[in-house]
Amino acid sequence: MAVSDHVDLPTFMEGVNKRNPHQPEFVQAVQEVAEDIFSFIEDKEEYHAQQILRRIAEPDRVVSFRVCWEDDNGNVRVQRGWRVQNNNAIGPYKGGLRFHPSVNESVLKFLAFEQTFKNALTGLPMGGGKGGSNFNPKGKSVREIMRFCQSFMTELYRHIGADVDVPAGDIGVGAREIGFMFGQYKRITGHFTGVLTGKGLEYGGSLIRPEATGYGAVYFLANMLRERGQDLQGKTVVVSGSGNVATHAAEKVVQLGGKVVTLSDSGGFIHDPDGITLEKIQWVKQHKTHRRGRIEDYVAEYTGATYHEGKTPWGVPCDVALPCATQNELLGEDAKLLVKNGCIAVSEGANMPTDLAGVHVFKAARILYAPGKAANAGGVAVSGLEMSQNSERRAWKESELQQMLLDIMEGIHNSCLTYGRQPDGHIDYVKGANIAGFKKVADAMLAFGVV
Ligand code: NDP
Ligand code: 2IT
Repeated sequence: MAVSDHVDLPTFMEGVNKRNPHQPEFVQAVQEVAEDIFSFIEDKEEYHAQQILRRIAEPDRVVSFRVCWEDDNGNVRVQRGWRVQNNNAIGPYKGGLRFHPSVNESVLKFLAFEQTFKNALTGLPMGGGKGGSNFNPKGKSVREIMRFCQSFMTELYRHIGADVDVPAGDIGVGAREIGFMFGQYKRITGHFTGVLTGKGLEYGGSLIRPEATGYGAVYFLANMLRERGQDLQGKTVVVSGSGNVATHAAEKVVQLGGKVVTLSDSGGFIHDPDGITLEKIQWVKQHKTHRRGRIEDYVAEYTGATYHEGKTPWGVPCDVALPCATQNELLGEDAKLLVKNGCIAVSEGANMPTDLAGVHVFKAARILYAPGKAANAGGVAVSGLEMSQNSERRAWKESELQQMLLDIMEGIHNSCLTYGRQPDGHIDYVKGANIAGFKKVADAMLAFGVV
C-alpha cells in the first residue's frame, strides 16, 4: 500500500516556502489554490497518496538562458530569458511570453502554475507554461525590439514546438513581437508550424485572438451578473491597465451598455466621469500601442477627465471593477474600499491582480468575484483554437469563433457553479475554478502513474 502523506495546509505551505525561497509571487499563487484544494481532497485518498498538488506545484522544468543583443548605439546588452514548463498532463505546454523589467523566476513560475489550471478550465487540450525576459521594451526602437526577439528565439526554439510547447503574447509581447519571433523560428528550423499563437492573420493567426481575453473577461462577468438576474446595462465600471486586455474589456463593456470611467498604466490612472466611449478607447489603443504613449496624455485630448499620478483607480465608486494590468495591483485595502463603495462584481482580466488579503475581503463580502484563471481564460482559449486551425490548415470564420468563445466562457462559468456553489447558494468562483481546473489535471496525472 502507498504511504500517504496527509500533511495539513500549514505544513504543506511551509514546504512550498522552504523549497522556493525568495519567490513570493509563486508561493502566493500556490497558497491561493491550496486553500481550496485541501478541503476538496480531504476525503480523496488517491490525490493525497499520489502527491498530486505537490507535483503540480513543482514545474516539470525551468529553462533559463542568456539573451545577448546589440542596441542602436552598438552597445552589447545582456538579458535573461526563461521558459517555465509547468505541467503537460492534458496537452502541450501553453502560455504567454512576458517582456518587462519586473520579470523573474518567481513571476514566471506563478504564471505557469496559474496557467495550468486556467488551460484545463477551457476544456481544450493544453498544459501550462509561461516564459519571458527582464527585457524592457519601453524606449526601445523597433529594430532593437526585433534584434532582441531574434536573439531570444535563437535559444528558445530548441525548447518549443507545435506538439511540445506553444508560447504566445503577454505583457510587452503583442503581434509585432510574435511576428519577429515566428520569423526567427522559421528561419532556424525551416518549419512552418503552429509553434506560436497570436500570429498575424497572414501567416496562420486567428481572428478575434487580440480581442479574446478582454471580451472573454466581460462575457464571464455577464454570466455572473445573469446568475443574479442582472446585466451590464447602466453599470459604472472601473478598469485598470490600458493595454491589450484592458482596452478590449472596456470596449465590450461599452458594447453591452456599461459605462467605463477609468483606465490606467504604470504611471497612474485617468478618470473620465462622462464615460470612455468606443471612440475614446480607439484613441487609447492607438496612443498606447502604436505611439507607445502614456495614459496621462488622455486628459489633454478629452477635457473633463482627470489624471491621478502614482495611483490605482480602486477608490472611484463603481458597480464593477476589472483589474486588467498586472499582479498584485489590487490590495486588501483597495478591496475594502471597493466593497464599501458598493462594488458588486470583480472580474480579473489580469493574472493574480488581487493579493491574498484582497481575495479574502471579496470572499468574505460575498460579492461576485471571478479569479483570473477563470475570467481571463478567453485569450488562451482562442489560442487553443488557433492551434486547431493551424493543425487543420484552415481558418474559421469570425462568427464561428465568436460563438466558440462565448460557449467556452459559459462552460467555465458552469464549471465554477458545479464546484463553487456553497450550501446557502452563494457561488465561490475562486473555489469553483481551483477545484474544476485541479480535478482535470489531477485525474490525467493519476492515469499516468508516478512520472
Ligand atoms: P499589455 O502589455 O498590452 O498591457 C499591460 C498594461 O498593464 C499596460 O497598461 C501597462 O502599463 C500596465 N502595467 C504593466 N505592468 C504594470 C505595473 N507593474 N504596474 C502598473 N501597471 C502595469 O499587456 P496585456 O494587456 O496583454 O496584459 C495585462 C494583464 O493581462 C497581465 O496580467 C497578463 O498576464 C494578463 N493576461 C493577458 C492575456 C493576453 O492574451 N494578452 C491573457 C490572459 C491574461 P505601462 O504601459 O505603463 O507599462
Ligand atoms: O495569461 C495568459 O493566459 C496569456 N497570456 C495568454 C496565453 C496564450 O497562450 O494565449
